[in-house]
Amino acid sequence: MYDPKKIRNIAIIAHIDHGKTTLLDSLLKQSNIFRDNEKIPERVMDSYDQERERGITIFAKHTCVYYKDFKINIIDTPGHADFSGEVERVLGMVNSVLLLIDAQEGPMPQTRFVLSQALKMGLRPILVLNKIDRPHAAPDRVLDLAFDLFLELGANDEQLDFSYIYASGFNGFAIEKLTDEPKDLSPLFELILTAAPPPPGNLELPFLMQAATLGYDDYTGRQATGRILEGKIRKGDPLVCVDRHGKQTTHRVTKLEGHLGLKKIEIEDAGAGDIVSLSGIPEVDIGDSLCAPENVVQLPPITLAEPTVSIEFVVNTSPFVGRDGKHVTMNKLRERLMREKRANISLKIEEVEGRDDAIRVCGRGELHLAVLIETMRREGYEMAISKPKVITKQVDGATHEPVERVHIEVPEEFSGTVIDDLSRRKGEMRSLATSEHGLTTMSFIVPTRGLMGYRNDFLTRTSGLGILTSIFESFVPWKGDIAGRLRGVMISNSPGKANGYGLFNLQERGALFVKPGDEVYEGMIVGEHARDNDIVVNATKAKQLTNIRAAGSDENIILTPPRKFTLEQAIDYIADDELVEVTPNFIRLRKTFLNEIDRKRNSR
Ligand SMILES: Nc1nc2c(ncn2[C@@H]2O[C@H](COP(=O)(O)OP(=O)(O)O)[C@@H](O)[C@H]2O)c(=O)[nH]1
Ligand SMILES: [Mg+2]
Repeated sequence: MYDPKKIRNIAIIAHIDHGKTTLLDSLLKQSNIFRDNEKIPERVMDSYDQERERGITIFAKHTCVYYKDFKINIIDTPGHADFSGEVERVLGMVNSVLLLIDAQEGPMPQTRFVLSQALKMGLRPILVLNKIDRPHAAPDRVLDLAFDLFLELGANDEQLDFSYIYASGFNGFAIEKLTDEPKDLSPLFELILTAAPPPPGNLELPFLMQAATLGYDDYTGRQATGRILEGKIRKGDPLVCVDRHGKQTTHRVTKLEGHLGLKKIEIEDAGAGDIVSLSGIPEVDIGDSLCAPENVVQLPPITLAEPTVSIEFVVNTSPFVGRDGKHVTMNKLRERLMREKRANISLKIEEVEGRDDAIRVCGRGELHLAVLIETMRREGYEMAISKPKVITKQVDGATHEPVERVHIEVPEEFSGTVIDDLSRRKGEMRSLATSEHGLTTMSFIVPTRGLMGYRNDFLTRTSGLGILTSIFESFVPWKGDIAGRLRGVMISNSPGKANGYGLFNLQERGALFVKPGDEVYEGMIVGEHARDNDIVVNATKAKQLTNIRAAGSDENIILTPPRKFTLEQAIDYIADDELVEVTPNFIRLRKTFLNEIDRKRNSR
């Protein structure tokens, strides 16, 4: 058991890609967690398959290292705005944060969000000016910008007097002054010991802890992880769990675990200030209070910011249902989503009034929801997904909608296009500057629904050279109509296999989404129409065979390769009367009603 004075609990927070997980690689390596010849993948804490594939952190993750005779619990956090719920949740567990800012890019939208959360929680951030090895790094200019941001976000005097250090997480060094000789990260370890306060808590008081995250152990079932606020706990100890309604249940600790490097290790006991995982309470939920029987208290609930976007998960009714996935029924979908709801509290899951074939899932953004859909796909689920909708609210009887602060960086030649695009989407420009390197930086306030469907276009229209990041800003009065997708689609009028001849005739009318041999069904979207209206087409039409014309002659036909959609792109692309059919191996676009009969049978 560790003396709380010898514990430091910190979270690493920053805008996406500012180097949190890489810095953690180096902190772990320099804490002798790994054997000398051990091969460590880059960004080792990004352990989920989707994290590795997308190159981003999605879930907050714990680790623990020892430096001198101190125990340092470290939580890596996601930097993408859609996963900001994770940041909010873990900040309650730590006593300080390392705020990383890329010394070339400077503060970005998510820097503002995570810093404002940390300041609101009363934490005193330690600023790490990271990536000082980058060619155009300007650490002291960024230090000034950071100071201004602290001021703007209302830091109190103590918080404003923040400690800072220069670093290159990738190269594994930190220096107090830019003139210092770079060596390793010990200056950062030292700063964590001196600038991060030890956790409060008295070992002699009765045990008290709040469940901040949930995990699952195959043997002991659900686990609650959190910081011990008071007292001590030992395996086998009795405790009382108080849920958000005040209901009390009595349990016994069946397993106690801490972290060491990448591993979870079983421990006999732990005390105030430490972050542990505790098993033995099968129904524990995030926010529940875990107390010693002699001192039962109910801690304030863990509340997160409201979701801004909703999507409907609909039963897959396409003719191909059940060919690819093993879970296709509404009960399966509902049971799975309810399970998700327990561990992923930044998601809200609700029934859709008057419908028994759909469930509404509300989250922080399209990526937040896409990650869940992708996870379920990989678990063998099939479903249809509706177009994301913003969640509005009534304020003084007027509809208000969410708007986002958008940060744009593009080569100067594209700035005009982007300004047009965002103005058409009800965006208001707040700042514009062009650097001596010909890079234009702009910020806008744009309705969340104005950004829907735009991220794809933005990349195409800036030839992939633009950076667009956004973060929820506030709710404002409804801004009126925003034109949706400008083009209509080509809808298949029959089931069958698409073939070269049929597609060849169609490609003059717009971009194709299917290739010869792909199976299509009536009502499936097989392409984008070059005009603004939908057209019904025949992608399976075969050429009339005559005794002169042989079957194989199709191979002379040149077809442009079909446009392939990722899950996010498909969700971004569809219109209100369309759905994305999602199965483990296929993503298809379709009309909500496959034909007139379907419309009459199901119209709501
Ligand atoms: N030049 C430079 N690149 C870095 C440094 N730290 C991280 N990176 C790169 O920045 C990208 C994002 O890093 P990552 O750790 O995933 O950022 P996170 O999103 O904040 O966790 C990766 O390509 C890293 O290799 C650094 O100190 N210097
Ligand atoms: Mg990361």
